[in-house]
Amino acid sequence: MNDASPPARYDFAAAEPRWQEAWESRGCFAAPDVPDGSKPKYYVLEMFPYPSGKIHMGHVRNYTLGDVVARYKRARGHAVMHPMGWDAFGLPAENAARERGIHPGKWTYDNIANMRAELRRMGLSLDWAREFATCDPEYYGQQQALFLDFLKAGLVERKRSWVNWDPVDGTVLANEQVIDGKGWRSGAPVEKRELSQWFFSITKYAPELLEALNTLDRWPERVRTMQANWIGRSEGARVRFALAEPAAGLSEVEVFTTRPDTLFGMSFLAVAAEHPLAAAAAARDPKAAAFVAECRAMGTSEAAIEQAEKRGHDTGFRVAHPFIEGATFPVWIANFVLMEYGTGAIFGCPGHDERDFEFASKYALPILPVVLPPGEEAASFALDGAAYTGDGTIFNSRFLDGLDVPSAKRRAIEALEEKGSGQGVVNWRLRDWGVSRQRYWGCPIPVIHCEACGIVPVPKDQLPVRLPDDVDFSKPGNPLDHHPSWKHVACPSCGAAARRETDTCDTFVDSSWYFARFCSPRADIPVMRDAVDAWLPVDQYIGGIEHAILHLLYSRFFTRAMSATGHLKVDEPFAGLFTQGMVQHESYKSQDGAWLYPEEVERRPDGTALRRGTNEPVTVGRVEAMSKSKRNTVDPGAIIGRYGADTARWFILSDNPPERDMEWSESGVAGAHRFVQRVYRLAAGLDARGGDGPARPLQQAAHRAIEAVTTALETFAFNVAVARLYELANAIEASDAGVEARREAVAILARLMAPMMPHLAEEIWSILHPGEELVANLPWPEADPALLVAETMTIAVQVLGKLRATLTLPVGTPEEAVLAAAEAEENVQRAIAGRPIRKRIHVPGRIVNLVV
Ligand code: ANZ
Ligand code: ZN
Repeated sequence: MNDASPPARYDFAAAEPRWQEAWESRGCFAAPDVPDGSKPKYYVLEMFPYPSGKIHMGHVRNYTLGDVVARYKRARGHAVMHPMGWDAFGLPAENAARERGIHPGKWTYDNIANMRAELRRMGLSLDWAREFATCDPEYYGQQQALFLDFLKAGLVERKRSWVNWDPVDGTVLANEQVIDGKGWRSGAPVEKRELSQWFFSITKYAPELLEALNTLDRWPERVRTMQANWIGRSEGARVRFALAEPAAGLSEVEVFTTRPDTLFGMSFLAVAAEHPLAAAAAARDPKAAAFVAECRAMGTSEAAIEQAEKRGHDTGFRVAHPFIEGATFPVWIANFVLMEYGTGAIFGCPGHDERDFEFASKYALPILPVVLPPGEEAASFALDGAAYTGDGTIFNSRFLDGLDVPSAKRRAIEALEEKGSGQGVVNWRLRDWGVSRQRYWGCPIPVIHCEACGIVPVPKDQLPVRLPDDVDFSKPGNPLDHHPSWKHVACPSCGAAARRETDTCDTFVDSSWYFARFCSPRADIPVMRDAVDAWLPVDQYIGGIEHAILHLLYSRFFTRAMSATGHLKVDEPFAGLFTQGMVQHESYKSQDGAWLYPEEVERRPDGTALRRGTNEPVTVGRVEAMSKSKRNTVDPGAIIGRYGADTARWFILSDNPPERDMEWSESGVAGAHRFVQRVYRLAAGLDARGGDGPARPLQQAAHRAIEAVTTALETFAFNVAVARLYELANAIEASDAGVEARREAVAILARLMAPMMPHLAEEIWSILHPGEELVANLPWPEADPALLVAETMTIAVQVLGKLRATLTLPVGTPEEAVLAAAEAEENVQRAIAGRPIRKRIHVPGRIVNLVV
């Protein structure tokens, strides 16, 4: 086979599956169970996909980036682990069941089969032996074991909390699923309900999760900031206000404030609608009750509350001021006070808080400034239609007068502590993580409710608690709850009739430890210690910025909880994080305003566009992130079929730095494919094209490319690596060197592009070195330092500051020889015109200036 000369055109459709088969059959990408230490380990992971049915260009970008890293690190001598799996639980599978009568399991596993085939066609260097789906009982059963360990360690709690309840779907909704106060699917007005739910105690780790962000020096700054804001540490005080008269057994209200320095500017106190004092007011006043009910219909999200008009109801209760003898203030119920933050109550200082200002203006409450901005006079200062939230000097505040804001905060806290009416505290925005979902397609929470024994963990030898297969999706609500038999079990502790927990886990739980499971994916315990100890943390994690907060924070919590329960020894799961940009495309609209797919549109050279078939004009819209709703998507499968995987990979890497958005275009892919064919011809047509020029310039170009591509790959500058390889290909084409030198340069080109275009690299290498090792198994090429140094230097020769000649001399030519050569130039002699040279200025390697 190797005797015949290679075909003139690269047949990627035949070559790509052939090389995929060769890698697979030789086990090129199998990671050792436990790396033996002879090579440094490197764990590369891309965020695993949700099996929606088809891969999209975002996946192609994500997995190509990871594959470049994996292949490069392997060539650099690392023991690499690069696994793939499926984030397979979630609502779309249940919707498919409801809408089309397909079982969620069948829908999911069919989708996985499709997407696995598509990923395989991309030629990713994955260790497929480690694959799993989170809906496999072998996975979620181990997740249940972790749940029980966390429960035992006090990291899981069952508590009552206010939730968004969709009365039509019969389920709790996440804040993001409440749109304008209505359930995102049912459209029914959402109610707030207090329910018992399962929580992971993530708040126990709040200080650590914040502190350790400082150690994540290979994470984007932006992501660390987003996490820090989410955790939200605030220093302030809790202040207790005595009620003028006790109400419903309460004698005081406690508030949280970050501004105890402004206590003398107080004009009201406000509580959340769910606060006990609001309930007390509602019990005696129908108007208060009506207001509370109204607030309850509003979503619980901070954004919803922030946007809503500030509204309130005066309860008639009054509280005493801690510092001003005899002064009392009204207690309001206000829709902008959250029950879940601080204490669910605030003191209002309209002079220095925007929301309080809006509220006080609306209800004609007093507004008294107590912070004097720099440069203002106390006697003449007045607020100008808005709260003043900046720094300044305290006034109108008795013993705090004259202090700056930080000192006044400290002084106020001291005074509160002396009087016993408050203390300095640190408050966290982070809430415990509610994981209960009233859904079928999720991991069952492994506990049993017994009348006599209370909450009884399912014994570990009875795990997994499997989902029943025969479920009825025709009724609203949780199918597990109305299944005829599933939840009826004997109590494991006393044997009496008891009830299984029918809540399943939030799917974020599934993705909070999958990276650890990949280390020992078939273990009959959650993870094998020797495997996770050797492989974790993930050295390079790659994914979208949309997961910057929740997924990453939950994974960081889970890793700590797994450490605390003896499963791991690391705290941080991801040592390096890279967030990729989006893949964008032009959008198109037909005359009647309908979105059109790119394949329905013909772009014409004059910039206009026509609809294929009908030739009616098409409006070309903005370049924006590919989305199904705008139909500006391109199917990766179609692209791979038409151009091959290498072309798709090459184009997606070439356009822009990977952290930035990139624009997919037909002309761009076509250009990438022309390059694929060009590079192939360089190798296939070698013998025909040898010249008789010197080898050295081409060798130098190749070795400079090694150096430049290596640096680019080390720093995620993959588009730069692509550009350097274009240059090397150009240099080879332009070179007049002999066949041997060209063969060597093409071989280097093939090996350098292997992380990006692995199939083409193998094809070329096999033409040049038939029967030898696969490129996938070769070490990374080393640049020869002797070929990197410049051999000549270019020197500008000036006479009286004017350029008269340029010299090309060997590097290291001694000064006398440089000057002699400069003066010998004809043009220089002419400019000197026989005059004596008074001064010779020499900047080595650059300039000679002769002064006459
Ligand atoms: C009085 C005050 C005066 C406030 C002032 C601000 C400015 P961060 O920084 O986010 O922690 N607050 C406290 N609990 C609240 C709740 N449950 N719902 C809504 N708002 C609440 O914000 C803390 C500030 O937010 C607190 O400080 C409190 O208002 C308000 F000139 O207290 B401040
Ligand atoms: Zn019992």
